[in-house]
Amino acid sequence: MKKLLSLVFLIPVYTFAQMNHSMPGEMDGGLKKTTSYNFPLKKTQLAPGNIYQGKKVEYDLYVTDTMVNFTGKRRHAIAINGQIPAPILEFTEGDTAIIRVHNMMKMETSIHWHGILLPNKEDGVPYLTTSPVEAGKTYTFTFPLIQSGTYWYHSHTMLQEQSGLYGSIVIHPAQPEPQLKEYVLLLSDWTDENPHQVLRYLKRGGEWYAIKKGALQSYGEAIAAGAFKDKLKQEWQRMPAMDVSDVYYNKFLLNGQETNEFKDAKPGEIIRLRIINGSAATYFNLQYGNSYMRIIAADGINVTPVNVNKLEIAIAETYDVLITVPETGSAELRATSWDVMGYSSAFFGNGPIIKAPDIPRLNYFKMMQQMGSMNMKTMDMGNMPGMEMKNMSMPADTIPKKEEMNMQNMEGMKMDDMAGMDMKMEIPGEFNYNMLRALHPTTLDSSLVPREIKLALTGNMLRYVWSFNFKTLSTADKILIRKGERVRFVLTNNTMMRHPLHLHGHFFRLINTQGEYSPMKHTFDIKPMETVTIEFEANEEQDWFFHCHILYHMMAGMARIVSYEGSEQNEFAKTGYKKLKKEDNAFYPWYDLSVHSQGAWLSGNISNNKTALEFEGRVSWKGDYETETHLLRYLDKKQYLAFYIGYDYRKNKTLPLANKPNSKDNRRVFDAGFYYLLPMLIRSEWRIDHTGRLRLQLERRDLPLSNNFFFDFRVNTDMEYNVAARYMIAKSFSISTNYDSDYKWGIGLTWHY
Ligand SMILES: [Cu+2]
Repeated sequence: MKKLLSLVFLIPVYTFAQMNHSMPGEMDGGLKKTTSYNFPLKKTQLAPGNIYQGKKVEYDLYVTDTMVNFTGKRRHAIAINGQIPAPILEFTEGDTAIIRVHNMMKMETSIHWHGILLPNKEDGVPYLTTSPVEAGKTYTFTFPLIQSGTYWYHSHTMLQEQSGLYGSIVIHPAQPEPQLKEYVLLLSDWTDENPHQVLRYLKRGGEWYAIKKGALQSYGEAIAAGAFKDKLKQEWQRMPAMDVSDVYYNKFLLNGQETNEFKDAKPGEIIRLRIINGSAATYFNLQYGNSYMRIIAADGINVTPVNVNKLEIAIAETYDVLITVPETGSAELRATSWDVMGYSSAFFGNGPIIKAPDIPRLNYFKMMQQMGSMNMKTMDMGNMPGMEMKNMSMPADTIPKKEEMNMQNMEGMKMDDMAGMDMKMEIPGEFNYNMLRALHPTTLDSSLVPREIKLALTGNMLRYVWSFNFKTLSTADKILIRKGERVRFVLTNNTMMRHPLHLHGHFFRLINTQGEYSPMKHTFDIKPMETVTIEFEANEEQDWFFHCHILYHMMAGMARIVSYEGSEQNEFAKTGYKKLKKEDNAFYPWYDLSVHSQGAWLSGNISNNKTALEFEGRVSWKGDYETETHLLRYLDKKQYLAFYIGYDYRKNKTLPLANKPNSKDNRRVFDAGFYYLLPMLIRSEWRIDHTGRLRLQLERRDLPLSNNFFFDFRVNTDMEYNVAARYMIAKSFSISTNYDSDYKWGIGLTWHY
């Protein structure tokens, strides 16, 4: 057994050492010395007018509408060269890429080269750096490849990425690496819904996704789980039910499929996986059935190898790992979505399967209780699962701590030393960022001028508005930096969700416990309550995007433009990025229509980030009707308080005061007032109409009693009240009942749009 163990541990170590033997300069010694730094950062190569050297590598990408069937239902998607994911683009460091993007669709598109260092105008963010690729047109991207590693590309136009516009990029190093068989694994998420409808549904705060996931955290379930107090506390703090993710996905895909078989992987062979998370909104946990995974690169850049048995990959990150194919049979590499609602698998080898472990379903009430034990005062939205508290803070430049006791300390050893080492080896654990150690010190030149920028990640879960420092992209100023500065972003996550943040055009140091060996990345995850510092040398020109890579968060405002002061401006900068900045402030409509035995109720809403037009209409089958229309504007950053003006039209026939003008049953009045959201998510409404009548109303909607059973109530100082209950049976529809003080009892159906 001991022998076997040592073998398992030895093989990858040996192979990786061997792999690096052909690196320039070294034949033996540690990996540190032998592995080439695959990150030259010679920005001069990007100087305008420079003639790109190396081989020209050309690709033609045809972007087309297509129909797919991932779930048994035919759905619209977008493909490149007829495939989802888009083709793998392969280059060698030093090549010049010439990529013609042919837009065969009727709408515009764009392609961003994620993690690639390139001239600003080739970055592919429409209306920021690059013109969109208009319908029917071709755009040619030309840029030199000054780095190697695993990267990817995707549309940066609206929600097209969710529809299939993503593909992998592999750049081989100029100094050839020994041949290990390698596989590119591109992860993604798929919904049968139109992505715009997904975003609209998130904006309206619909419950269906949580119901499907069992993540609603209703009062009934809370009582059953002994978490009633925690649920009360949560609602007292005006927090909605929390979840790790917003969207319910139908499928999770690996290279466009749920299951992939790689039968050409040989027994016992060490293979390299280039893993990319190209999801719109899903983190994945990776586990492998046969052995641990040995991380050799993160975000395209080689790191000190480290072994893990569970690798979480945030959206838009890439990791290169080595795994061992089993001696007999095949082994599963499983990518489980962060909400544990599904997974996709790759099988390596032939024959009986060694399965990857199952990840247990999330216990939302346990998460809620953990959250409740945290200090809520410091937070704006409360905190999410603190399931990984150990990694909560990453103070700048701290001394390496316990996580460092990993394979990286072995690297200088000779093979002979390894024989007796096996039992001292730690059992590989779950990945965390402190395990990432650069191959060389990454500290920045201390002569650079320091600049520190503090950003809080903020949001309003109830209205699905995401922001930095409570400002969405549409209302925020650019983040100004200057060339030659040592820029530090200090980010604090004050939301209850995790966010994968991506900076275009730069690699930054993700400051972790590895100190001067902090890794270089282009994307990093930040957990609730966590503060993370990144720093980079400002060595670019013009303007670059910085945003959350959860597609729906980006579209809801969590983005900034990082701008080099004094740098030449492009055509979009000259008009203030008008088009780009409009995106997060779009209007979204929704309504609920109840048709019951005694009457009908319509509640409609059209709103953007700060403004809403709300309509309420009720009609009884006896011919009574009442409407209220409000135009409101949110006033505070948390959006608890709104001012409104409105019009009230009531013309009842059968009610007691139906013939008395300016009564609660018969009136035409203009009114004005405030909404204020009280603890327990009760909406209070304080109003005065033009005749001087005052009214206070309290309302709570969608109080969850069980996983799909909801309760509403409303009461006001005119002694009117309404109580309602509904049982949700589909995303767009519920069986419902209500009792209204005027229109009495009824039962029927409610449609949700
Ligand atoms: Cu986000």
